[in-house]
Amino acid sequence: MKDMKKAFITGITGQDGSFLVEFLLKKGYEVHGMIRRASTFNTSRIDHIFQDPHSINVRVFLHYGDLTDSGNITKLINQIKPDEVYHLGAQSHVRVSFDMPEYTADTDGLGTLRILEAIKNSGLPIKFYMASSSEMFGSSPPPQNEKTPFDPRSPYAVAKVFSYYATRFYREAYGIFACNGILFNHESERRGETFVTRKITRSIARIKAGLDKKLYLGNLKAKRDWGYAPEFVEAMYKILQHSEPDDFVIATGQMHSVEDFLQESFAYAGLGDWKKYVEIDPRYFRPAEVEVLQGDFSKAKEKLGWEPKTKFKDLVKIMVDADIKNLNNKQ
Ligand code: NAP
Ligand code: F7E
Repeated sequence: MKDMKKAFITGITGQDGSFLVEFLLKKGYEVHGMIRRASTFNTSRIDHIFQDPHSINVRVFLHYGDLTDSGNITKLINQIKPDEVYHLGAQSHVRVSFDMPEYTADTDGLGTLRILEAIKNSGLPIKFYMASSSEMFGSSPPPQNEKTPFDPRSPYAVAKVFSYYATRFYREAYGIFACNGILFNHESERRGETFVTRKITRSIARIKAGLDKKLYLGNLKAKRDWGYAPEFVEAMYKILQHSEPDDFVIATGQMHSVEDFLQESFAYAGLGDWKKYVEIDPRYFRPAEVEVLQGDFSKAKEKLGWEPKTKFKDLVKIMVDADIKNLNNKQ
């Protein structure tokens, strides 16, 4: 259909990609997504919106690809001719980036450059969203906003800083509508199971069901600004609809420690004192830690009319309830 806007999402199978595709379909978009070939199915987060390409009025299309393959990226940009690219694909685990620094730099750093080059060389007026991260602020003191200096503390953060500046550079040098969303931690019932919030809520469900006795964690003192992912993908869309390309911090402004999350979630699940269940395992400590993140989202509020709605306690409830329900359904 001629007037339908086309979006291309890298990372469509991830937490954010899955919420974003739902959001863009509701807005009337045709959505294309890059998926990786894997020996097992990796599309569980988007299976509910999959459309058989043989049926009529299909609006979701999946393409095999990889961020390390520039030929493939160039081909996809030229074939799809999207109006908007949402670049969410990444090796997104900070702890893993210390084990795989080169792969992380290739995927999270050079991967962005490959897409920007493909957009530039296509000559098409494609808008570009870069999934930048609060991790880039590292040990810069909170609250962090668009003017706070970066101080990356992991290979992941170093690669994201590269992508942040590549995005700005392509905007300034080539006039591409390229924007950074600097998103603080955002979680949901679809969060990857090895990130700390989901690891905790999944473990609570297993402890309640009698399947596990203990939960092993690392640094409990770290503080994060945790929001709810579906609200954050709406901000991505708003950033690309703004009158001019720009960079925005997206956050809740509220900060809690991992201990606070444990306290709130174990109490809500009726398990009482979390200290009875949690053990410290040094393997989950990082060679360098980001201790405190708290975002100042006033620019996004003023210019995009965006603000978060879900509070910390409600996020905890959503995640605990979903993991208990998931496990009950499997049993
Ligand atoms: P996620 O759940 O880990 O999803 C990452 C996505 O990237 C998945 O679809 C994954 O595919 C894909 N991917 C990984 N390596 C790839 C490669 N080499 N080629 C192509 N695709 C690849 O991450 P998320 O939480 O949705 O986050 C989305 C983006 O926002 C990421 O760039 C992340 O770094 C960034 N970010 C996230 C947060 C947060 O709190 N969630 C905050 C700030 C920034 P598979 O499904 O096949 O693994
Ligand atoms: O860790 C501590 C850990 O892995 C949060 C990614 O989406 O957000 C995410 O990165 C904190 C850290 O998220 C465990 O040391 C303690 O201080 O859930 P996380 P992250 O590192 O903040 C940013 C914004 C992104 O951009 C990333 O893509 O929790 N922690 N014990 C633990 N963390 C994990 N994963 N596992 C533990 O056992």
